[in-house]
Amino acid sequence: YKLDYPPYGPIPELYVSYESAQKLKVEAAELTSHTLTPRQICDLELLMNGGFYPLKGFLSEADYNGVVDDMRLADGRLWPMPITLDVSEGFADAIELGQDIALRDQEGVILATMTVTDRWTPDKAREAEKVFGADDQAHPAVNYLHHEAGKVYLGGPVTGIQTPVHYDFKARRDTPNELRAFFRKVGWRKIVAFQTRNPLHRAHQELTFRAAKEAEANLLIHPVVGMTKPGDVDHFTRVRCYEAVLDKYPASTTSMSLLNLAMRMAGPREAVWHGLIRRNHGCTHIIIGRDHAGPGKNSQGDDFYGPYDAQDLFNAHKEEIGIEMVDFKHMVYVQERAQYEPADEITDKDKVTILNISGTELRRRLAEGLEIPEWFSFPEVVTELRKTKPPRAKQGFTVFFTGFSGSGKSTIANALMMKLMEMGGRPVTLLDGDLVRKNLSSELGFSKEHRDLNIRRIGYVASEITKNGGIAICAPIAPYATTRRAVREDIEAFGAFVEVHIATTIEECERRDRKGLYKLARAGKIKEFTGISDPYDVPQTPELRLETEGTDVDNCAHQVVLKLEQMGLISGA
Ligand code: PPS
Repeated sequence: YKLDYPPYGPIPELYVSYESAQKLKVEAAELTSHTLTPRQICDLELLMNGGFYPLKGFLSEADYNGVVDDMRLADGRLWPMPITLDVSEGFADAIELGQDIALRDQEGVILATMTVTDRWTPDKAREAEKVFGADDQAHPAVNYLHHEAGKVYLGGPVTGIQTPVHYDFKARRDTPNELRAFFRKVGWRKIVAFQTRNPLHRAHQELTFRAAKEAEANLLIHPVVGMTKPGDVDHFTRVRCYEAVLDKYPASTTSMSLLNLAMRMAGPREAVWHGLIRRNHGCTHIIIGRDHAGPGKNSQGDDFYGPYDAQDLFNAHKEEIGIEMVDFKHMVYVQERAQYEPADEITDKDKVTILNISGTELRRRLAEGLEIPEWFSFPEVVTELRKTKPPRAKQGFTVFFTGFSGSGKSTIANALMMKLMEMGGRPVTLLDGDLVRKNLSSELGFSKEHRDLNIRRIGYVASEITKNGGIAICAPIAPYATTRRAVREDIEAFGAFVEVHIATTIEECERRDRKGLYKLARAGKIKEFTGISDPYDVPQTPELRLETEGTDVDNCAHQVVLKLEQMGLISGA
């Protein structure tokens, strides 16, 4: 099949006709099912709609080996990225070669069937070395390969039944054929694609517009909304930002479409892949910049790829990719002339002031609520970013007290809650040990397994509160360090986690024995009692350690408030 040069003519899809799909769907209900992971759903969508043309399904073993070794399918065609269906050993063992399986989304909807022609256990270290350049888990895709992907790969042709369902930004998503049809309809013959996973600021708007102008082409902003680098700005926020930027281009020169790609951050190979995907979407040019799709630093603190490796590899395969590369001009702001200019075209560098704000500096300013100047970004973009990333003093957070029974956790937690409510601004929820045991964990006892379950439930509720901008105060015993660490990780995805160790000694708790439990524990009437007949891992590096003996409750709670102020979580009283 010789592909018509973009954007003319349709690209082959893997979908069957509507009638056949209805029939196939009923038959497929009987088949062994594989529930696709979020990444596999992204891959399947682009396989089915022609975005990954010439692939006809998940790679066979021969294709996989060719792709890993020298970026070629078994028939010699260029393809840089292994698109594999990874499954568990148990699932793979139960499959016979030649068998059809149903591919379902996470809700159980059958999206496609696949005839399993190949099954093999890949050498993941080799795949990492060859495809990503190093078997180093600091690389997000290598980390995924070793820790998330199943042990066995299945390969075979895919028959598409229906597209994966999206409820967000439906009107902004286009298949390759929809984009091709659009370009034909509006008469665009040359189209420069801009691949992005970040919000666009003024420099991006300038460079993309210039790139299109220089190529005498129209511009397609083609952001990835499938999976990007962990820690990126979420796609909901980004799309709102892109929509604002879209208004800044002269009318009818520029369009935007969302691409449900799962990126691998594979630098040079990723650039070639992005080129093929854009060709399939009917584009004639793609902007490739310095460190395109770079994964950040490796475990030695060095870059994975050279800054121009992506451009070099792209250039070496330009003919086969079938679209042209447009160099990404590094744009800087020249204060005296109040405009952006390509850095390499400024001849009077020593006479002018060049301004720049790095990504790190931008994140710092957002976190601290500091000014982001108009020369750097558009006010609408900054407003959107601030909504998603409010300054720390407006974000949610969790205060997690831990200590022995009777150490004073509940009393101090209550006092803290009153002080925070007096200040106002954010809703406060107290998840006290006893309260949780009554409402959330009433069926649980005090074995390690049950205590862990109890703490994970508290952590889950606290993370939801934190995510939604509230303050969660937790006050369980939480005796196990590993469980506390797991809860910290859950919460830190959304806001700060402030661990407070109430360091009252077991002797003092037993002396106070406010509930009479220590007496019962000593008498053996309560089993597995923390500190008496059950372990307690003392926190090694809590954000705060409180000695309660000789300090009153009010002062203890005040020390927590001071800590929160110091961490920037509440603005100065
Ligand atoms: S844990 O380990 O974090 O799940 O414990 P937690 O949910 O905080 O519950 C502790 C409260 O339950 C009472 N209690 C016991 N504590 C420790 N060990 C045993 N075996 C036990 N049996 C009952 C005790 O009153 C704890 O309340 P606090 O508020 O900590 O004094």
